[in-house]
Amino acid sequence: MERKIALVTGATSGIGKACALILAKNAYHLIVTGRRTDRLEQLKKEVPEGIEVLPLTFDVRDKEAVFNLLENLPEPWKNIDILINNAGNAHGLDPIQTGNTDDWDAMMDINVKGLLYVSKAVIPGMCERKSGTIINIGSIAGKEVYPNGNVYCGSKHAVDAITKGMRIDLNPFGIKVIGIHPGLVETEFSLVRFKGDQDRAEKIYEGYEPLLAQDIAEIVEFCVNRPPHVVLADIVVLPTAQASATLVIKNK
Ligand code: NDP
Ligand code: 8X3
Repeated sequence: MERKIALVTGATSGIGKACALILAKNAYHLIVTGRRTDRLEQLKKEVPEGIEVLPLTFDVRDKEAVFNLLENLPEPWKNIDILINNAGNAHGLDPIQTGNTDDWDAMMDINVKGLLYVSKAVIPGMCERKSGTIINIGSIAGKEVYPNGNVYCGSKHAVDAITKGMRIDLNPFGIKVIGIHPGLVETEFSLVRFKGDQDRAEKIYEGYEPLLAQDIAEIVEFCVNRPPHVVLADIVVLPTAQASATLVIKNK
């Protein structure tokens, strides 16, 4: 049987982990990345029998590590069929006039530049083979802007634009490029945004039913199982209680 390989960045939690597990169920061998090695090792234990997992620990901001690891993959892992650019987060939720420049650096360096480094390491192989699927996890924050979302929204607008650019440039190679833009998904996202403040993070998901990481994974599963002539180019997915980036009906 043909060996299928998926690379998922940010597979240590939330959307990335759920995507990795659903792809494993669809018989993809997995290259999974993140900074927390213990979580990657745990993921190895959760995949169905017969699925191989190559865990790679690196920070997507570390350009040298990204290229060293991804351009020198062991032979059986070289032909990546699916790349899911998922690693990312928000850092802080402050008005622009008092925003923290370290937070700004983190969001632009991880969400935008990290996605570019990983893509740059993987795309040449896809071009050579004239096949592949790239799924970039954007956000409703890449389609709209909300109060205090300034730089996070900027980073996700950049992801949206880069995704569209990739789709145009890679079109001659038959590479599918997909943007998935979720609204509120209950993951560790808010815990990271609020720097470990559990109460504040939990409040984001109270009073309505948010999306789950599994909901996004099921969309990924649907996308990768379309026939060769079909690409779901641009998908916005919201919890039913959410009408826009700023309007969530709570305690209905
Ligand atoms: P989580 O915090 O649960 O997961 C984030 C993942 O990204 C983790 O696996 C983390 O791994 C990885 N990551 C973060 N920073 C780095 C880094 N510097 N280097 C390598 N990996 C990194 O959040 P989500 O699952 O919610 O987020 C996944 C993606 O979905 C993000 O791009 C986010 O912007 C996007 N998104 C989330 C929404 C939500 O409401 N939750 C909605 C719309 C989009 P580790 O810490 O081990 O490095
Ligand atoms: C995460 C969703 O609305 O918190 O990208 O920005 S939101």
